Amino acid sequence: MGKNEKQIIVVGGDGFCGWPTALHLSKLGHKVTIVDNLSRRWIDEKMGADSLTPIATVEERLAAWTEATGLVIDFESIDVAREFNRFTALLASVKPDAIVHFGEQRAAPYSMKGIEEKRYTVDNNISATHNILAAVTELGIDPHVVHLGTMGVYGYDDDGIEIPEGYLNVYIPGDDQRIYQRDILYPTNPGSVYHMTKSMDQILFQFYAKNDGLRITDLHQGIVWGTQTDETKLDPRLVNRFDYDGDYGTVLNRFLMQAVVGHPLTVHGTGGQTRAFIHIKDTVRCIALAVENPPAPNGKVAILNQMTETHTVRDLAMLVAKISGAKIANVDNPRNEAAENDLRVSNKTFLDLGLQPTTLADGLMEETQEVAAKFAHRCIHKMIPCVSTWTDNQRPGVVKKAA
Ligand code: NAD
Ligand code: USQ
Repeated sequence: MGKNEKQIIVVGGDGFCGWPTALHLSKLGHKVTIVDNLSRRWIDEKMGADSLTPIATVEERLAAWTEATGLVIDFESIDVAREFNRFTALLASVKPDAIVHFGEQRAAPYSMKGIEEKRYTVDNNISATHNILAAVTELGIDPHVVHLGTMGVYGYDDDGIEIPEGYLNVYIPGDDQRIYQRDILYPTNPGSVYHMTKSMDQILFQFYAKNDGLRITDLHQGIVWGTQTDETKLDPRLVNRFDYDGDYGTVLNRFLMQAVVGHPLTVHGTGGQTRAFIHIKDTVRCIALAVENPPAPNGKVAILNQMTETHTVRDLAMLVAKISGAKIANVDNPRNEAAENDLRVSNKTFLDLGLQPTTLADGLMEETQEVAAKFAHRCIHKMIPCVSTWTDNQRPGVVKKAA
């Protein structure tokens, strides 16, 4: 390996963000080991859902990567939430320079589906994150831990105050009439059990950075859209997953799929929800930039906002309707969220590091034609509706209780 090349473990490297990231880091010359328990594939099987794109098995994916590039990515089937000793043994043998952590249950609707899914999401996500931090500390090694967090930890009830990168300078009047300055974590206000686990992850990071001097970057990412990256396009067996079902499909990819299968675009409520977005090509670039720029071991977690644009759900639906002729349906919102909100986010660090965003205007047509339309015949129509509700009151047919 060359001077700037690193040993990198990608936890969750078989998933939607993790797979193209593993390929991108490998292409950049790093030695990549994917750790994944394939839980995302099992959850699809359990739900009767599937990726719109036909994703190959892990073995086929890795063989295709070597055929296409001559590069080798290793794979270890480990559940990081439950198999602490196996994960620790892997760290001891690989001695990674960086661990990129995608290995969590990431769908808000799935985390609100029922008590089994709520408990699974908390047990899996908190144990996975804590086991990674504890294993690193136990071995006394010093990899840079890069975690995929989410913009949604902050909630969406704000009135448009710019969300800073992690920290808020506050001035507190003391009893002695002096003003005390503190740099605190920006307050969280999660909107689902899933988002709550990401808020809790932040406290785990804060503790291990302070107590054990771990170097940690927490990337607060917006909603990822798009499917393919330069690397996943190299061979059909490398294609990335495209989730569109009511639990795992994210809003813009769902609208693109709905447009090509002739389903009305399912706008929740008025569609006045403003959210942050990023294309999958920019996700992989941001992670490479984060890996190349570890924070100093100064006891403080580096928190970066990983997003490039904000849009309302209503505007996205109108844009997709304009390019496809699809109809828009305003459906009852199954979530407990503000009907309308403003959102302003600072993404200064990645722009300063040289990120050149892929905008909706650049990528939307390609995504519609080369992915959604191409694989529309694989759509399982009964998986389109969002049926997971935030409260019992919102279940169809339930007589609403008084608030
Ligand atoms: P995904 O579900 O496609 O991928 C997650 C991967 O982690 C899966 O392959 C799964 O099998 C694996 N995994 C889960 N628990 C594990 C465990 N205990 N041990 C080993 N592997 C485990 O999700 P994604 O969309 O790729 O998201 C990756 C990360 O990025 C998540 O943490 C998510 O919170 C964050 N994120 C995603 C988005 C988005 O729009 N997709 C946006 C912001 C943040
Ligand atoms: N929505 C619709 N119609 C749909 C689906 C969703 O109007 O058919 C609305 C939702 O009500 C919500 C918004 O679109 O207001 C976004 O929903 P989403 O499912 O696209 O995104 P979200 O649940 O927030 O979660 C996704 C990822 C998660 C990540 C998060 C980033 O699944 O892993 O953390 O985006 S963020 O939103 O910035 O927190």
